[in-house]
Amino acid sequence: MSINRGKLILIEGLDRSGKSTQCDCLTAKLGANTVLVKFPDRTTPIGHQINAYLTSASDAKNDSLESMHLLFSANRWELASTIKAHLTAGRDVVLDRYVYSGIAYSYVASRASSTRQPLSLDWLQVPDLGLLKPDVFFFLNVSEEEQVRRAGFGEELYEKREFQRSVADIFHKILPKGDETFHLIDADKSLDEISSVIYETVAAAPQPGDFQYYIKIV
Ligand code: FDM
Ligand code: MG
Repeated sequence: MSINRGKLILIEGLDRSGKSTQCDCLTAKLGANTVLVKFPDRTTPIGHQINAYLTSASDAKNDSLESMHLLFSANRWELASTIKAHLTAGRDVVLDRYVYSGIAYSYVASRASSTRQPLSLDWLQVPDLGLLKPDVFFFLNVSEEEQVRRAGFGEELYEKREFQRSVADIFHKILPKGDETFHLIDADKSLDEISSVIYETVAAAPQPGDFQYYIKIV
């Protein structure tokens, strides 16, 4: 008898949207047979380079944006077979950020400097094509007022008001609003309300069939 494969669940959102808290909550609620994968995974050699990029104060960054974008994607690819193995073994996998963060943040970063070429959505999505497509996808939609009310941004490269505003705009342009796997969540609500909606939606989602892979993201 073959076991049912696990569900691949994605939670995306801006910084301070409560994303990591909700990922922890959902992972706990789904029980011991659940794996949480956070992107970027800063523990791998590629992840170390990403961490250095996000935390360094150097100004030469825009020159290396294409290579950084490819490294963020490579960081997903290096974990792709592990994620698939968990799902095949019947474990649910919760993803904290994935391809949409990849596209949205690089899109905005490439427009933050007037001295370089902006990157197109066509170019940005290509490295992630072929990755596993989540079975259930949540976007935590936090208002700017609520984002500001929560504790302040940290020190990292992209944690700035203007930048976050632009990332929110592009997220809303690229999210798969018509897709039945997609759920837009009002992230201004309380932690408990949000975690209940997320858990109930995952529990009610149909048992996934064959694996689906991205052939087009935006
Ligand atoms: N980020 C994250 C990217 O720029 N590209 C990506 O592919 C991913 C997964 O990294 F500013 C950005 C988003 C954020 C930063 O993420 C670190 P966390 O979730 O704040 O650690
Ligand atoms: Mg952050």
